[in-house]
Amino acid sequence: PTTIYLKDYTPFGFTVDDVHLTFDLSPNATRVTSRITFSPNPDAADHTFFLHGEELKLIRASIDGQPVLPNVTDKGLTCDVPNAPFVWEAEVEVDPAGNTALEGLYMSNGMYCTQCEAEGFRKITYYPDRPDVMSTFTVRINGTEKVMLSNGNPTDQGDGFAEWHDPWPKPAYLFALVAGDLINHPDRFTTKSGKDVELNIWVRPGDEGKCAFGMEALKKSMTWDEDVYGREYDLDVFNIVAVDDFNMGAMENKGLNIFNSSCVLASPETSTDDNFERIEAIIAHEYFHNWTGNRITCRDWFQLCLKEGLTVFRDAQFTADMRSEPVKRIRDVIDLRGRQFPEDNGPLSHPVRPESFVEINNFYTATVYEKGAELIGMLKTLVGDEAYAKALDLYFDRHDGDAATIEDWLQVFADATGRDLSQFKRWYSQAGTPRVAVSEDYSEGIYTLTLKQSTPATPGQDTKQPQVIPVAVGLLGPNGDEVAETRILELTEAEQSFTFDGLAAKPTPSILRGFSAPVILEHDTSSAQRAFLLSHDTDPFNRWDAGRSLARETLLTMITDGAAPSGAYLDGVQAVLRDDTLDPAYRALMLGLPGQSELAAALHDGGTTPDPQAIWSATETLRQAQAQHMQDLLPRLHGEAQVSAPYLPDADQSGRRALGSAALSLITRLDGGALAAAEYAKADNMTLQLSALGCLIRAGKGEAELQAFYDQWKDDRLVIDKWFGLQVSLADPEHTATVAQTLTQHADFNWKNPNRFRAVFGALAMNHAGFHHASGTAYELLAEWLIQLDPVNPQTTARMCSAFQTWRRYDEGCQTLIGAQLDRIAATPQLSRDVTEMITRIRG
Ligand code: HT7
Ligand code: ZN
Repeated sequence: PTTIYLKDYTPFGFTVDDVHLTFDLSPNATRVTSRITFSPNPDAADHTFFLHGEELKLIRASIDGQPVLPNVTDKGLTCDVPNAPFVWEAEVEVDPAGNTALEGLYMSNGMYCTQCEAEGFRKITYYPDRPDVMSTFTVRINGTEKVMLSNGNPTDQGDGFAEWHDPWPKPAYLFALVAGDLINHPDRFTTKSGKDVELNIWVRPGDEGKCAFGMEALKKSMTWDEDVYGREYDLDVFNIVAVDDFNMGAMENKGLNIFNSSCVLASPETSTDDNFERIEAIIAHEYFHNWTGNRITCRDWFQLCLKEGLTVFRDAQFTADMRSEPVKRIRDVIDLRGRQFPEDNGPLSHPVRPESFVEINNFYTATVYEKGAELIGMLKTLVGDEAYAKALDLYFDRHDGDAATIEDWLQVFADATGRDLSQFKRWYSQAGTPRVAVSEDYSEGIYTLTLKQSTPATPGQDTKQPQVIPVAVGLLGPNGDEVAETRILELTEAEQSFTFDGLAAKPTPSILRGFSAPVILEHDTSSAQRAFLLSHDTDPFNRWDAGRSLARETLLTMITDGAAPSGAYLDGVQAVLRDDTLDPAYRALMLGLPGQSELAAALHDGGTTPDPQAIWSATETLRQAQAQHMQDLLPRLHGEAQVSAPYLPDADQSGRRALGSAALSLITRLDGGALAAAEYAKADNMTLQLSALGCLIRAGKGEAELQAFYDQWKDDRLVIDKWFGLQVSLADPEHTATVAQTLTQHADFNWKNPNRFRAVFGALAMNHAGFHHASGTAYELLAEWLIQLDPVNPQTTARMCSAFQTWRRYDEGCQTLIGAQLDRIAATPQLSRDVTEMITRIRG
């Protein structure tokens, strides 16, 4: 397969002035006619006329009305063209019903839909399918479908046709078309400048009762983007469509966002509080792309973090504003440590702006998205809120309508703030998670903090340069009072010392407040010091993190030395949980333990080979100890969930249910499931129903409830995804693979549907001890299904290969077993380019 390099970027030889597309819809033979005006691009050196095109049947082509016979390959076509503006016309045939890869034009439940990012438009017609080629689009859809949508504004519609015009120049990856028997949930929004916008969420008949929450989230997002970033919507219509077969969460096509139905449909009976929060965030994310991604797009796919990192950062700000800032930050850091750190510290490690790829779909990663968002957060911390706002205004002014780069982005900050950002730029090009080692000194009222940074080698990058790391630090005095407010230390050297003077006694530092940089802090402190921070830190993130690191430390000593659970941890957490003045959502997070995979990483980092079964046992023992230690408190915490007001998925009620559910899970360890069974019987929303069911399954009970749950929800595909996933994620390690294997035989296991496939196999990979069971049966089962899925849907298959990315951490036995499965996948005939690249990188 061909590797594409950032350094090889050259502009396309032609500009596209205007695109007209006509679709004659038919499930197996849709005709797409394109009429495109090209002009030679004065900025380009190479004027070869190459149009991408894959899996297309070319019916005819012409230039300025004269038939031509282009030179066609399986990647596209070339043709001799005039050295002046010309009109290209082509007619192609595609097979939407036969398109199982869910890229290009395909069908889901009888409905036509498209997915063009990153390179799917080339499966619709011949085109320069690259993000730096931008054009206006006019689309006519001929078909018998009730609803036929495309980007932009509707211009005409009648019996058997609909026409759309998008006045905003856009790259082809933002093109979309939807046609089917759909029902809308309508609303309206008036922008700050008085523009009236029609809003619609389009769904399959039967789902119309699940749109109200998404619509409210959309309106909140529109208001927030006006208030916080000064960004208004720019078309007459904003359409969202829910689709059941979708490779990712959602897609920001201009004026026509397409959503995985799991990321937009919601009701209290069928969705959990977490689902609601995620839906709100994804709707916001896709909407925010209208400015950060669509109006200003990426020059090439290496610049993906330009739109994704910024948009994730913006959606996190939105969620923090709508809900709770510390809770959002803690959840994001749990996610970053759980998904991005393993990526950054394993064979798939790559810079936030990668320098090469084989298949761009493999680079929609936690590094590009979540670490990319952390970089924006660090920039904001470094320049300050006001300068950040000024830089963003300049970015929108200067680059509206552009296909921009990270250089453009950083230049805006340099110009707006006068800051030299050349060292900051290393964050975009150096892979790996920096380690920051801390040492302290105190004498005669002066406290000195010495910070030492280093980043381990990553594939293709043996040595690293120091990065600029904003380290937010506050100091606490011996009685717990804050003696130095949060200060941002700018660590720019490999080693640097910072002093704080005028201190009456040696302080306790609270370092990396708010998780001010995506690094691993190495600070050798006593349990007493962590417990002190857990009870006194004024920074809510670090207070939580002190509890987390106490939990990590006790688990690690339980695993390596067979130690008993630490009293300092149990007492410290209990004290926080007793404090009713604290937000219940925050207290629920305090009850959480580090993930088993995170513990495996910590052991590996410390030079010990992790044993997944031992990690699982220690986690179970600590949970049991928590339950016993807090048994008097648990009924009160559980009572928090008893909300008498009508169900609302807001921060307040969700936080109370989260705390109540966490308490229920501990109570189940003491009462064997009596309370959980009662709670299941009376649950009137999915959050409580699922949490009670989870408690019962974990306790080895709940067979009857599991069946009842299935019977109750068998017609709701999104709830049945939960039913599949829960059984695998909560199976004990001895039975995880068998449970997953049995579920694959279930009549409802529609493996070609990505949500269903992920429900089973995503849960299998996440069940750490079950997946890494010494028998190797889980590895084998996953490999078998990946091999089966690859010819059908390479994109989803490739993403799921990352389950194997941490394989080098484990003992020789596991490595041999995983190695054999990687070899087996690699040896599969006609393996996709997507999976070939992933397996090659994982094998190293
Ligand atoms: N920009 C989108 C990323 C994307 C995608 C979405 C759905 C299916 C396939 C996809 N390939 C890439 C989603 C986003 O980040 O907002
Ligand atoms: Zn995005």
